[in-house]
Amino acid sequence: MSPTPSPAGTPGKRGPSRRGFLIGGALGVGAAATGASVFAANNTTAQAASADTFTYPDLLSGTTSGGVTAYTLQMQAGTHEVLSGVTSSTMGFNGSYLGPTMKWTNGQSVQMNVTNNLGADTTVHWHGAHVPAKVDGGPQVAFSDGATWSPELTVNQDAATLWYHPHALGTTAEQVVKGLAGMIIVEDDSAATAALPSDYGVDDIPVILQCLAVDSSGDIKYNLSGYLTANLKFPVLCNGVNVDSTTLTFTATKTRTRLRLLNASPADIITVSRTDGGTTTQIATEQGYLTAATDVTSIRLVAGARAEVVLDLTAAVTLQAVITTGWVKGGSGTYEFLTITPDASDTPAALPASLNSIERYDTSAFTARTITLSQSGLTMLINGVAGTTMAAMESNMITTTLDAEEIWTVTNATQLEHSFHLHDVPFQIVSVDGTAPTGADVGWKDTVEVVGGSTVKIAMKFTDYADSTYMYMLHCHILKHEDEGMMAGLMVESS
Ligand SMILES: [Cu+2]
Repeated sequence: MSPTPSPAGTPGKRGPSRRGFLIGGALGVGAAATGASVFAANNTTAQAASADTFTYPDLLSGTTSGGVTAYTLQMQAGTHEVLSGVTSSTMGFNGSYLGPTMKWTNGQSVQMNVTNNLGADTTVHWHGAHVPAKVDGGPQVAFSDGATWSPELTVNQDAATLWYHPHALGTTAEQVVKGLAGMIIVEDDSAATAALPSDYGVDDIPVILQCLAVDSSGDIKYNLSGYLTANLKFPVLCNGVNVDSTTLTFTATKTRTRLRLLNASPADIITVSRTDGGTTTQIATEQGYLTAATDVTSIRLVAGARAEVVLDLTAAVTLQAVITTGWVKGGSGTYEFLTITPDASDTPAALPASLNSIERYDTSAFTARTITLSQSGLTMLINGVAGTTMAAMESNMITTTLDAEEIWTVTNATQLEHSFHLHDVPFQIVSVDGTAPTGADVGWKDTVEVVGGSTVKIAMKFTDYADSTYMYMLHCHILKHEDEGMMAGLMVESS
């Protein structure tokens, strides 16, 4: 039932129909979650969606009172078919696998009520959110089974595609690979936001891609001993649906479709492109819009990375994901995961000539800092220290001050791939091995690939939030590396 991934360069073929994914019948777009499902399909009729129909997480409704919108997330165990026809033990937010999408608006006051029913400590990090460290969801604020964490925050950033996932010490990989991940859409009042597709599930589509490691019994692996299991399979999922031998179908009722791509894999790199070799129009990187829409033939997403694209559809387009192993073992091959077929007669207006103004930092007066990613055997280090305990994180903490302007030289002293993620503020790539970025790489980032032996310079300004108790984190988003110590604290103190 679960074929071995096709070798690189060989497109995945449509296989036998996957068993029913939707639980509780056809869910209308935007419908509240019913039963154990947090998914909807683009199926507005009363008929059940076909097994190959693209599904996507429901939009989570908040409750607004006194100017604060409250969202409820239940972290719970469940089961899900990560391999077609095989039941895996999984975890999800408000369901068995993955979580609902949240829409935040710049300036909005939000209260999250997150209940832990996992039987283990956890936290939830709002990946890419510019919020105080106390509500950022790092390991310092881990909460135990049965507890509810209720951070309040004010959305304070431009439009972007963020995500949320656990971030407790030593358990992040296990909890994320078992399904604890969801998307956050931040909207703002910019002209670009007004001009771009924004009808969730209609022309604004979340695409959460994952490549996992699973044994034939469906046990999802997350650590070294698990990855050393014989005969592992590396299934590829789109919004939680296995696409190893299935191409999902989506009918676009608007000519212009916006896709929000997230690589929620624990390690592997996912490169998205059209099977016909055509271009997609990239509009955003992790932390917001590009200065202008940019035609690209492929988008390479390291673990934790996001991108937004739009497609103006005149005919069906099939998207493929090329999987590149991000760790010593991992997936590979090419998977045709989604065919979008237009059923639309509208003519969209031209995209705005300018989506955003990005002032490139003049880093000549920025404070320089060195971040070295290294390893000692199986222990992963930042600046020589393994961040596997809070004590280690404090001893190795980077301390900066509010309004500091910094340029970091991030050197990968290993031969392994790393995906460098900084909490709190967006950064700009200054150079990769001495070469200035071009194209979409000049956009705002919070996650950047650092290949083995390379050096990436990034620049950032620590605006808005000072604290002397709660740290942000900087770490590798290859989750095994994070759990194995490639993480350090960052304290932004008042100046
Ligand atoms: Cu790493």
